[in-house]
Amino acid sequence: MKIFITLLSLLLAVTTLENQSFAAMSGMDHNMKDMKEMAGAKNVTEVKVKVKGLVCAFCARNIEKSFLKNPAVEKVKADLDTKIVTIDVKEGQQISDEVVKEIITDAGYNVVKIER
Ligand SMILES: [Cu+2]
Repeated sequence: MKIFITLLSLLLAVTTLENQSFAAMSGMDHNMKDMKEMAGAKNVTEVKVKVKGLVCAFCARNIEKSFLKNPAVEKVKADLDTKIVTIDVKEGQQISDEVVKEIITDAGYNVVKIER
């Protein structure tokens, strides 16, 4: 049991660290995306989902992991400040509102709004 708790707190620490560096990089990430769009490189579909219950770094990571299990998902980013999960769907692939809702609900959260 003690080992389990140690492992869990270690996991939480790693998750928090990952999320912080992720947040620091998001500005740069955004610029790179703009550059790609200007170059007309890749046509990825972006889905934005407002999520109820997304309150900490663990939630964000949990939701991101859930989406990455879907083969149509290229990239996913859960923003703690806005509570918005942005999903980049692979070129030529789709992810329906129903599937988005299912992923969020199965992870233990609720969809407020889906924007495409
Ligand atoms: Cu949380």
